[in-house]
Amino acid sequence: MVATLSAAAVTAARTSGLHAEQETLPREQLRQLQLQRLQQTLRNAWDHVPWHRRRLHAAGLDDPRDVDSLEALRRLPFTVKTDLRDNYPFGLFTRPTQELARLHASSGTTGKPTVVGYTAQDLSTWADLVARSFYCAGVRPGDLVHNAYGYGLFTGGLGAHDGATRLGCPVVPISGGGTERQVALIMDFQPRVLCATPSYALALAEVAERQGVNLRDSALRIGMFGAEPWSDAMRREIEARVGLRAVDIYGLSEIMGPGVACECELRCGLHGWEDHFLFETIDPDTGQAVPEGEPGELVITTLTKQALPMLRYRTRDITRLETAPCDCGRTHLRILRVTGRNDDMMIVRGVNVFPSQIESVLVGRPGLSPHYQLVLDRHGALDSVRLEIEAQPEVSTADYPRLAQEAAHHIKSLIGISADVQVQAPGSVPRSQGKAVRVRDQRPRVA
Ligand code: DLL
Repeated sequence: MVATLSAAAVTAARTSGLHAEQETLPREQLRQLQLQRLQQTLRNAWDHVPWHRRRLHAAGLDDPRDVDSLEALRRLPFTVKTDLRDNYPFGLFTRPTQELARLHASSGTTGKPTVVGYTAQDLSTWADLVARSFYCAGVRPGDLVHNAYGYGLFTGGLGAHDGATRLGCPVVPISGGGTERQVALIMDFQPRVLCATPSYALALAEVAERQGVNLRDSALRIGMFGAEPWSDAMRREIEARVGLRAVDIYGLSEIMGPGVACECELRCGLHGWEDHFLFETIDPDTGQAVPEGEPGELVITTLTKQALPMLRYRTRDITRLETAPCDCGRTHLRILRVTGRNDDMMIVRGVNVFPSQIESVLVGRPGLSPHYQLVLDRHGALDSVRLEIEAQPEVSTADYPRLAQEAAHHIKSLIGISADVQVQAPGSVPRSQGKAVRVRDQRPRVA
């Protein structure tokens, strides 16, 4: 657990959730609601998407009603990102585009983008869930929101915008980039809430410091940070430099966008909104369920999405689920911090490593800055990893080799891999305007 709140604050959180009734439903009732909504979702997919019907049929279903318990969900096939690409652009939509209200897309690193669609009702549900997430994190109607998530096809900008508006918060729709101007506007407008990727929040702090501005003197009190993996060490760093409470918000475009899950004021896991989604964790190699509390790949089924229902979508995100009640009074399960994506997992001489593990070992260490990249390379048959990390501005270059040696020692003893660490001058690692690029893979491509 990251922080404890006063008894009064906990009582307030317990009694005044934005959707208090839905957020505190006894788990048995929640499960009944999930089953009913799962059946509607299956009917929607079966009736309107031939691809889903074919696959459900192949899995032995003669009718969506055959799924008569939540356990029966496990009979259904998984959906993966390439299924969306293979049905590009609209093959998995239940409606013609004339009946939709908006499209978003994520670029991805290879090939076609992944396109997602929303009905007006879907957009309204999404705004509700982001509003619920913001409220759960401590944002209140009337709070001015500086929204530095990118506007456009990325779901971060408009998703956070609509949710903040739904909660009754005025929004500064600044989007990403133009960091100097963002700092000036934060000091002039005095927003209480900052929405950004954690790496961009740090970039803002850094530019502010260079301009002689201390963001701790601003009105910022709550940061709604997500869209990329980040460590608790990074959280402490941002909180110290920006002077706010950093809250973790999770989501993905295939499922909706931001607001699938969010930390409450107690920050001991992200409440996954179970009246709208079904969460499972599986062993990524076998596809079998892992026991609660054990790490596994997060799999999500949507329960209320109209335009693009998703059945057992494999997120590639590695996390753990906890259904034990939270002290805030919400009954919805908690998704523990997403430590990384399967895709970002590096296997260095047989050891599985996520960039966030390296981040948590190094960020906050004296002399080192939180700006880093990992470079994967191959020498002969062996993969190697190089860590490029910046020194703090006040550190003399004469100290770089010693810092590098110490960092390599910590990585070896705490994570078990040998990394070639290069401590570099401030400003040498590219800054993000959105999602940070943590890994540069320079290994030769296998044809
Ligand atoms: O990143 C949606 C979002 C916007 C979430 C703003 C939160 C805030 P995509 O671009 O589709 O959607 O990327 C989704 O980003 O599968 C995770 O790997 C990663 N991710 C998102 N939130 C978190 C988080 C948006 N809080 C992918 N912690 C997901 C760790 C996160 N990873």
